Amino acid sequence: MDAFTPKREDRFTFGLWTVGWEARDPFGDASRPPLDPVESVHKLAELGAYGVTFHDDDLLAVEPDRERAVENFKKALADTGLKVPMATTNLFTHPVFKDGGFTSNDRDVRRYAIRKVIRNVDLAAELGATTYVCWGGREGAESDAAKDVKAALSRYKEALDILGAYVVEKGYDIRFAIEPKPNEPRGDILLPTIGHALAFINELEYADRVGLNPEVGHEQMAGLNFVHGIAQALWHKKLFHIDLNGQHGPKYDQDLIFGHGDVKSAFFLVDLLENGGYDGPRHFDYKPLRTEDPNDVWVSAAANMRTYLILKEKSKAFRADPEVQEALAASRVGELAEPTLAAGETVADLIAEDFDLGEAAARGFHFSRLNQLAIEHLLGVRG
Ligand code: GLT
Ligand code: MN
Ligand code: MN
Repeated sequence: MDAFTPKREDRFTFGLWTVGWEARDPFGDASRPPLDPVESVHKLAELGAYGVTFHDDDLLAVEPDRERAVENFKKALADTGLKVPMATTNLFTHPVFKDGGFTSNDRDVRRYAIRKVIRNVDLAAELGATTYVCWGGREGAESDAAKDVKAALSRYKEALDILGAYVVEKGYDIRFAIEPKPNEPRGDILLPTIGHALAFINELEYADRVGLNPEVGHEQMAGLNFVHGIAQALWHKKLFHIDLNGQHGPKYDQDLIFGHGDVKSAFFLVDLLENGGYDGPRHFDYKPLRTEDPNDVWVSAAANMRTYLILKEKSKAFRADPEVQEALAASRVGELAEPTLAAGETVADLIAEDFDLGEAAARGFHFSRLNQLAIEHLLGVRG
């Protein structure tokens, strides 16, 4: 036990599919045996997690009978006190979804996909989940000839409108969270980034009930700045949930342990989540490396939470450091919160203003010093 030992109130959650990943990849067979969700619940509770999340199919890992699998899962939750804040649907593994779920060219498949979601939404509501994630990994194409993208977006909207109406009619306290991803498994996935998804949500019937579940690695695969994306999602009040993990830039989806990719970005992300108004669970969507044995899985699960707590501590020390405060002021970071026009000022006042262009252009912002202070906190030589 030390300062970085997770506690329930830290609200760390894990997908059953993360620790339960058997490490099958496009080139190799599973390197670990299936994991009983009951064991995952018990182990995660022991490690200090707050909750678990699941796809409908994750519950069937070792017990093919759905009713019995659900009963076992409920008993494990009751025995450990673990919560289920979020659930989701597997619309990607079965070959029926090879051209997508909500946006398959095949209308019968689209109808089946919506039914499959509804069945698990009922279970999610029963287990107390308030967020329902929609990751459309198979919603996309490899060829521009194969998909009428405008029609696909209409069908995507139709599915979310149907689901919105369903939860309203049932009186469920559930909101939907779209998870963007640029590619993999499809060559190009619809709603590839946070920005695309935000614009799409505006067109939905139940737009208030739909937000985002952005994943660190998914934005970074597209070379985008995840911290900026999260800040914008917060600005739109659309950060309903988050998938934390690690990624080394634009390549295949690595799903590394949180902080094991771009650690500087992870530091600023934790700083933003802790101070920027996000109050949802800190959800890890990572994959234990294929090289790891069943015991290493739990070592890796613990590493996600420990890294988060270390970065949280570093963010506090960074903000409390008088030299950082001085550097922030020198860089005029706070000045950006000041409206550009003062109260009562008119555009005429703005136009009439005297301005020394040369003097303003010559002012430095001193960002290098500020960034170096962040790096030194991160490297543990300050605070
Ligand atoms: C899948 C995907 C994740 C999504 C999950 C939710 S499933 O493992 O890679 O990013 O969050 O469907
Ligand atoms: Mn994810
Ligand atoms: Mn991923």
